[in-house]
Amino acid sequence: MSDKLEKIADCIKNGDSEEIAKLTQEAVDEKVSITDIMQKGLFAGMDVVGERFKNNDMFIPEVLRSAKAMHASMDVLRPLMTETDTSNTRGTVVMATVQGDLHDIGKNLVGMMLEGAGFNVIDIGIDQPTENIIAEVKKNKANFVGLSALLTTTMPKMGEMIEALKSEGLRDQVKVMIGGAPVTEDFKNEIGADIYAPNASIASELTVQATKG
Ligand code: B1M
Repeated sequence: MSDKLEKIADCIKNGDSEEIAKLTQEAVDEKVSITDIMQKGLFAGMDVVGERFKNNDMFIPEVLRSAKAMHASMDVLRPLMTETDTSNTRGTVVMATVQGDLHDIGKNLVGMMLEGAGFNVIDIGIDQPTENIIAEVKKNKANFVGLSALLTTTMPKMGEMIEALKSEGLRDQVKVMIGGAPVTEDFKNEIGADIYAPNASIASELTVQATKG
């Protein structure tokens, strides 16, 4: 089993989308848990990619191939993560990656988990200006906004969002969840967001908790 997960991690490192889809399906058929596939396969591979990227041992085109491989595996996992049909009764979440930021893998995972937990997830994508997010919140009468940022330079957009919700008179209606590699609990407190989640399963747990009071 761990051999298969290692191969999945290798596919992330090598950006092999075809092989990873096949291996992910095999792992699912062999009843390997989704958590193990993600943690020991996908994230383990992406950690190495992140290190190599930082050290200039990997460059953007290769990292994009790794991201594509991640998505190919997630395409196999998505139906399994969202099969709990609770008719989206828990509320509506507008999800976005903040302006200036193109990273979307973590956001997509969080969205998948939230859908699986019964939320109606409206994912408006990457590089989203605050005003777009506000417009979607209004249009969909959202209960939550989920913001992802992977760059220290784009994190301040999250604080800008809180201020915009206040000035639009929407702050009491909408809970704001933030996440992404550089984001922390301290940063959440600093900007006055409601939820910080370090990963997708905690994001889903905390959002469900937040609906209960
Ligand atoms: Co970028 N990049 N990147 N990159 N990239 C990082 C983030 C970096 C840490 C790499 C490094 O130097 N080690 C670094 C940021 C440094 C910093 O600011 N501190 C970096 C940089 C510098 C850049 C560029 C500036 C590089 C350049 O152009 N010179 C550039 C910026 C582009 C832009 O956004 N404007 C850039 C570009 C890219 C690619 C486009 C090539 C590609 C993104 C492709 C895509 O997303 N479709 C990419 C990638 C893939 C990465 C790394 C290698 C991997 C990110 C990832 O997908 N991780 C990353 C290194 C790293 O993070 N270690 C890196 C896997 C994913 C599952 O984890 O997104 O953390 P993550 O999500 C987790 C949690 O954080 C949490 O849950 C998720 C799953 O459990 N979470 C949330 C995330 N969002 C959440 C929201 C929530 C709750 C939880 O609530 C709403």
